[in-house]
Amino acid sequence: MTSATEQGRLAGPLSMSVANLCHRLQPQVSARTAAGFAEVLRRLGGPLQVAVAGRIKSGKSTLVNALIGRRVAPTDVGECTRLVTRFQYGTVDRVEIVFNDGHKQVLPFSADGMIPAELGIDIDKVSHIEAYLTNAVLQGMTVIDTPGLGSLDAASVSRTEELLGAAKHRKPDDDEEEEGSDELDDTSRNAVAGAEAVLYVVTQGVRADDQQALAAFTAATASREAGPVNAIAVLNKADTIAPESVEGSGGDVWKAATLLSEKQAATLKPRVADVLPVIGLIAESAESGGFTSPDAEALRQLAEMDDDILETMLISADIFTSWECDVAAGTRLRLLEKLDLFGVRYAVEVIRKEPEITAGSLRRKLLDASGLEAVRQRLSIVFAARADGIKAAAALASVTALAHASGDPAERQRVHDAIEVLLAKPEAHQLRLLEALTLVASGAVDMPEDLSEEVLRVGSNADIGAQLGKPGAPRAELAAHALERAGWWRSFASFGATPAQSRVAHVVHRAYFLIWQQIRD
Ligand SMILES: Nc1nc2c(ncn2[C@@H]2O[C@H](COP(=O)(O)OP(=O)(O)O)[C@@H](O)[C@H]2O)c(=O)[nH]1
Ligand SMILES: [Mg+2]
Repeated sequence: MTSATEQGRLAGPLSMSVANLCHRLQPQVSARTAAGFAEVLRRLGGPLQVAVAGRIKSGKSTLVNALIGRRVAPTDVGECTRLVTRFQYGTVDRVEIVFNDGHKQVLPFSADGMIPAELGIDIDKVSHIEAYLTNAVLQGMTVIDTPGLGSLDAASVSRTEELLGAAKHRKPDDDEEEEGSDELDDTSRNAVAGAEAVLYVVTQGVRADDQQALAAFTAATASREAGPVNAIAVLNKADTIAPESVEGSGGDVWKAATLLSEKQAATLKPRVADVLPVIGLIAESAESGGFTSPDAEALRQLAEMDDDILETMLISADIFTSWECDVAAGTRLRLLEKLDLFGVRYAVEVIRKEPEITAGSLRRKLLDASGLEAVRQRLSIVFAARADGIKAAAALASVTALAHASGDPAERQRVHDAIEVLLAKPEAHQLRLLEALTLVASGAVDMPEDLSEEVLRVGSNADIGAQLGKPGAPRAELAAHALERAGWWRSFASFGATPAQSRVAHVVHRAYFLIWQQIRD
């Protein structure tokens, strides 16, 4: 049975049921399947694993640094940008290279505290890199940086696809019983290696392979039809969008980015509910200590320059760095690397409005302008509050895949039966609720706005008071409200709804009913 310490780390009641299922089945399955279950159990007890995925050079590593709050992942070029790196919580900072054969080698940080961009070893022999960092953010989630899709380097692409579960779909039909043992190990490894949630990074143009990657990921982690809401997207490099290319922007970059994000959300749904604009580069500089007092000083000097001259300089990076002026060219280059032209212009505007602003407040303003806070908030709503359902669904998908790969029909049946029993339990209802949430949040099922909001509220919160929109209310009031809403949704399902709405309404009805059962006297 699940031990007390394990319970403490599990994301919630459903994860606990899945853990119990694995423990119970372990002695009844083949050694190989049991080993796979052990891996599933290990992952179930860890924080949510969030892969940052997207095309090469979309700014994934930059965003990873911003989220962790430390410039540790190499950006741009170098061998390490072609490998998967897992950033997880540790009590001491430590980086390890994990080789394909399983052995590990400690990798020293480079002088600037980053993972070295070049490893000096044969990277074809490397499986991935594990980075253990003391940063508190990682206690809540493990962040996985990926090399990216759409690169010219086939090995990087396959490493990324493997992580996202896409590689599995290239294999011959699983019903083939005659698989070699290598094939089996591969399948098992894939089944347990995939990330549980994905932060998808797109830039101005969404392409067909972006959608394919998201689809493959959803298929690999969802145990039933529609997957739970486990992907969110950001439109990165919002600063580089030419506002005149976006109708209705009124010449404003952020407005243009917001409009483009909405358009891309329509393209990417129902895989992701929302696309948030962000400027990863500015977020990274502001969050990771990259932006310093000397930078603020240099910006202050620029702000004092004649406006016409500064405007000319800000036309392009070349002009900005090559123009003759009092701020050293090297300093200007550094500003560009940290903030790019948009960030420099924005900081100058802030200083001109508020000449006495401190370097610290300027950094804060830059952070606000980067859009990172909204991404963080969404991550915590979408992922943290749903971690139990997301982790449990991913674990169930792995358990199913492991049983399937065993090639033993009796074993497969035993696992299948156990999963059916689990899915009938009350705590498994949140899987259906997450599916309903996906449908409503993405607009795949149309709902009047107040009802959509209600579904989102019930499905996105871990706390009963918050689920019912009455945080802190007395128990009796919560129980009465849950019962009232349960009744309302049942009659909406029967009388007031389209067939699609009706299916969602039944799920919401049952969610309220289960809440009521939990808190009634
Ligand atoms: N202007 C601008 N450049 C960015 C932004 N985010 C990343 N970059 C730059 O884009 C390049 C590629 O970024 P990187 O994080 O290595 O991309 P990855 O290949 O997806 O990991 C780097 O030079 C970054 O500085 C952004 O929001 N705005
Ligand atoms: Mg990268």
